[in-house]
This record gives sequence, structure tokens and C-alpha cells, in this order.
Amino acid sequence: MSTEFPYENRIFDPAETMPRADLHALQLQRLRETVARAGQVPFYASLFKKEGITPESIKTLDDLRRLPFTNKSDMRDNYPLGLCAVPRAELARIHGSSGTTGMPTFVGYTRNDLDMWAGLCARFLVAGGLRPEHTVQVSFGYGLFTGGFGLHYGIERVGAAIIPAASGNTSRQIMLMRDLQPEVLICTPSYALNIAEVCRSMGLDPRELSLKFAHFGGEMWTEDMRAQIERELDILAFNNYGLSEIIGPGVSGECAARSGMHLQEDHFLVECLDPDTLEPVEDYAYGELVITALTREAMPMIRYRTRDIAALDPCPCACGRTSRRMGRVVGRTDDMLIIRGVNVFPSQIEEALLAVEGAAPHYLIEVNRPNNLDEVSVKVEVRPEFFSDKMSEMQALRDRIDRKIQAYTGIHVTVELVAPKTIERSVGKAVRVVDNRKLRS
Ligand code: DLL
Repeated sequence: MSTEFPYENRIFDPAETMPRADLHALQLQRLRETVARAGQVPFYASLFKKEGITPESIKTLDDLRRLPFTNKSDMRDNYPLGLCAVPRAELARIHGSSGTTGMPTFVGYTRNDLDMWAGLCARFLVAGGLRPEHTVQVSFGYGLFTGGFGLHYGIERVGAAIIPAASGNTSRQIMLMRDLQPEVLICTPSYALNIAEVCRSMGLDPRELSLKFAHFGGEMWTEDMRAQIERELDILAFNNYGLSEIIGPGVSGECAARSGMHLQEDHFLVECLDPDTLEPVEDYAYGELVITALTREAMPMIRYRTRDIAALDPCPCACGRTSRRMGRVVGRTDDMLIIRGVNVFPSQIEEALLAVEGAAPHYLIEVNRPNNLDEVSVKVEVRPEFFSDKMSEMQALRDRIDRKIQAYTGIHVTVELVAPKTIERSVGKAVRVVDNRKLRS
């Protein structure tokens, strides 16, 4: 366990430490129930019929592999709530995801789903230090996005106090922090950096705020980004992962060891597959996460292809939780840039940038295809203290960034340095990539 963590390890729900054999038995029982529930949805019913799948035909967890995959387009084809397995009257809430392209997708929850979800969020919040005596500022959007309400009810379940600040109006966020003294911040990692920056521009030291730790999720971030946020805000930063199609936040989260996010495997069956062959990859190898929601009443999700690339770690954790852990999401299959045959994830570019002194963690990757050849340009903000009107200094910095990106990714990109605070800041999920090839096709 990390010695720097200021709280003792605490387990919110005994299910988190269930022996693996008991967990597997529970998963099998829940998988059968899920197949039965999903069978009431016409979309699944016709797929199951074709393959001869019935709840009774699920004899072992390996039978999961006989089940069909689902993906975002199935949700769109069954718009708005065609994948729901309960009558409309039983829905208690509807969330949605706008996505970056196309129609939104909606996700329905029953009362029991909401209750279970609050419990899952409470688990990872407690694993990452939340206690009933704390005050938490939630700076996620409260709305269709699952981040705000999802975490809100998780915090309530723990018994801590909530400042439901929602996202945006950053100077007001800082005023709330100064006056109400929360120990905990919840938002996207990019918004935390934005808060630190606005704080400094107001003449305040973000390290002097009352914050002690934070739970970040909802977007890709790197270990270097964590170090930077921790330095700038003088906090410990925890990672948590989830997606609206499966439930929202609460699929996994870090404990005090902060070395991988504990998957809540009594509620989700998580596979890590080669996205091309759809065969399982080895432990610790990167693959696409494919998730089956085992306890969702309103929307049982079967083998949902998340497009998120991560690796799974089966090694037992010192904290006592028995679940496997997932590493950071390093990219999405639909974010992966194939540049003249080389696969590049935006996270590799972020890692390279943050390894160069003088580069700020604010950047925008742009991909174009002039003359049918992919070209990548990266706009990078220079840190204020490194920004100079001396051409030679800026040229040298640009060369250092260029070489580092080449070393990390194997491709050459065009680096454009821009003045501090010129790249748009996010209040939610940061936009890091503009792929003009997709916009035109
Ligand atoms: O972002 C749910 C969430 C809210 C998770 C708040 C954690 C905290 P969606 O809007 O549907 O749901 O977006 C889901 O965001 O497939 C990942 O690509 C990405 N994502 C979420 N958490 C992380 C994370 C919410 N910790 C999509 N690291 C997912 C990297 C993340 N990517």
C-alpha cells in the first residue's frame, strides 16, 4: 500500500473481498439471469434464437463466449430505448451520452438499478479515501451525462456532504472551495488543471485550497498528467472508469495502492479481447474491454464493445479486494490514429509532451490527409515561464518536442507552439483530437 495515503484501507461492501470461487459462482448465476432478462428484448431474442441461447444453455462462465457482441450502433438502431427489458412505467431515470458523432444514445435505469449504482460508486469512493465526515465538491455536469448524478448518489451513500457545484463557471467553483473548504474534488482530470490555472490567475495558490484528494474519470489521462495535477493542487488523484452504456461511473476505481482500477466483477463480466480477432488477449496485454452488465434490470447489456483499450491485471491486491484490476485506458479503437501504417494513440503523444520541460499539458492533435497521405500536427501550449519571443529558444523547444514524440510514437508530426492559454479549456471532457479525415468522409 502507498505510504503517502493518509487514510487506513476501508472496505465499503464485503462483496469486494469475496473469494474468487464464490465470485465465479455468483457471476454464473447472474449471467443466466441476465440472459433471461435480455431474452425479453426483441433485439436480443432474435439473436439468441439464431444461436440457440437460453438461460439453461449457460453452463459455465466460458459460455459467455457464445453470446453475441453489442455495440454503439445497436443502441442507435434501437433508438431511443429499444434495448430496455422493462416496461416504460418501471423506469426511474434516463441518462444519455451525446457521443462525438451522430445521435445521442439513451440508457434507462430502474429504482433497483439506481440503488445498485449508488453502491458501486460508494465502493470506489471509499476505496479511494472518502469518509462520512468529508465534504465533496462535484464539478461534473449534472444532466444527461452520468458523471454528476452517478457520483452524487454514491457520495450520499457514503454519508459525506456534497457541494453540487456542477461544471463550468470556474471562478465560482474556486470561491465555493475557498468558502466551504471541501477536502475532495470530483471532475474530469482536464478540468482539475483548468481549475488550478484559473485559481492562479485570480492571484490564489491552488495548493493552498482545502482539497486533500480527488477522484477523476470520464476521459483519458496519463500518469504524467496525474503527477502534474497532484503537484499543482497538492492532492492525491484517484482514477475511476465507467461508461454510460454499461451504467456510468462505477465500473472500476482505484484503491489506496493506486495501481490499477478494481473492476466491480460481481456486477460486470469484463473481457479483454484483441479488437481484430475478438479472441482474449493474455493477462497484462492491451486489448479492447468488452463488458457484460450482470445486474442491470432496465438495460441488460451483453458483451458491449467499449472500444476502450486497456490491460487487465489478475494479481491479488494488497488492499484485500479480490477483483482483477484494469490499467489506465490508453486509447480507444476509434481514437487510434493509423498514420502511414503506424498505430498511434493520443495518450502516447500526451506522454511525450509532458516529458518535455516547457510544454504545457494543453494540446490539440489535428489529422489531415492531403494527397491521400496522413499528416499529424500537434498544437502545444508553451508554459508561461518558458514562453519567449526569441525565435531560437522556441525553435529549440519545438525540436525537443518533435524528437520526443518521434521517440514515443515512431512517427513524425508537425509541432506548432502556441502562446499560453490559447488552447480552449474544457469544463468536462477535453477535446484532444480533431480528425479532419473523418469529418470529410
Ligand atoms: O464518462 C462515465 C464516467 C463519468 C466515468 C465520470 C467516470 C467518471 P460516457 O460519457 O459514456 O461515460 O463516456 C465513457 O469515457 O468509454 C472511456 O472512453 C472514457 N472514460 C471514462 N472514464 C475514463 C477513465 C462516462 N478513467 C467513455 N480513463 C469511456 C480513461 C475514461 N477514459
